[in-house]
Amino acid sequence: MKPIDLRSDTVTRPTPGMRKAMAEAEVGDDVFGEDPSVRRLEDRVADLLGFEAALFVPSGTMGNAIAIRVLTERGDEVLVERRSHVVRYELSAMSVLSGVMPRAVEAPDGHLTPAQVREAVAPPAYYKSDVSLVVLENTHNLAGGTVQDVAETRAVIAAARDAGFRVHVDGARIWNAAVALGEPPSALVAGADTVMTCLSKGLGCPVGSLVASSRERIERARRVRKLLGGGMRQSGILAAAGLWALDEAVDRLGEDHTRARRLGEALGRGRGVRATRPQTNIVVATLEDRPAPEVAAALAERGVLAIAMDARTLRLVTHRDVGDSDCTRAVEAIEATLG
Ligand code: TLP
Repeated sequence: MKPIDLRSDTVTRPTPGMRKAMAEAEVGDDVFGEDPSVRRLEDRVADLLGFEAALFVPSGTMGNAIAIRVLTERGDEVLVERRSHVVRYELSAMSVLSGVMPRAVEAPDGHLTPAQVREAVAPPAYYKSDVSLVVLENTHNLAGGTVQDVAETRAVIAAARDAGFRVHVDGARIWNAAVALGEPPSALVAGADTVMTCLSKGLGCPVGSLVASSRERIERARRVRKLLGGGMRQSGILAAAGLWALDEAVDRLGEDHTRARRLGEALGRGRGVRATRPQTNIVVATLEDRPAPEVAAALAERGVLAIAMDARTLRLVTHRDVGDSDCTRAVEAIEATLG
């Protein structure tokens, strides 16, 4: 039987409808600014996020790197949550590519608070490094797909503004947050300087992320994208998948959230397991008795693929290619493996 792949929502394959949209895409050379499908996608995402402009980039990692590069000067510090993707999974890109250092603090659900932002403010002195940027992550991946709601987001962005800090939102899964809250995505990023969002996670596209910001910053971002080798040519083929997904794939994200809750409950019943109560499509389980790689291997033997994020942490992610019956099979495998 085909394994049930819960390693990530990045594993989805394009649906027939998406492939048709890609095959029929009108394209041009986007480095010359001549791809109409890319233009349409960028305008659409800018509009959905409430910004003047957006830029199509190959990956979320590159989108975050471009935003951080545009918003900082070498030697700055960046206030981030300790487990955020930019800290844990981007090969120190902010230091390598922008010459800035993370100032990582812990927030229980992954979401920085206004108080943590205010604590980063210090009296000016020429001999110390200063925070110039705050990076938020919504939903927060490693904290278990946790959502920062509109009021909390507004408060933390307002605190950053008062402190004179810029704000970037890693909104790889902002669509999941928006659906979970029943809010438009623009409400979750209002007041930020830049937002990165992904098409290749829950929306199920094969490739692609966008950075949204002011027109002026997006023109600078375009140069940084080229510098990093991210200028693409007939990328309208990929943009067409994104346009299709924004019409067809956002509303269904709620189904993934319901299935993640079922998995979270099953994990939570396991011996020596502390599982998050999923607000969106990610379940993170802390294993007290057994190493996570061993449990991942035992689940794989029962046809369920999960990821060991570190020695004690197991992650399961629901997505379009996991239906109710797959979820039932996964629950049975979890029960058989964890007792
Ligand atoms: N996350 C991947 C892995 O890298 C962990 C996943 O499977 O979840 N921001 C956030 C919050 C992300 O979760 C990811 C991908 C990215 C940025 C980077 O996106 P890509 O993979 O397109 O570079």
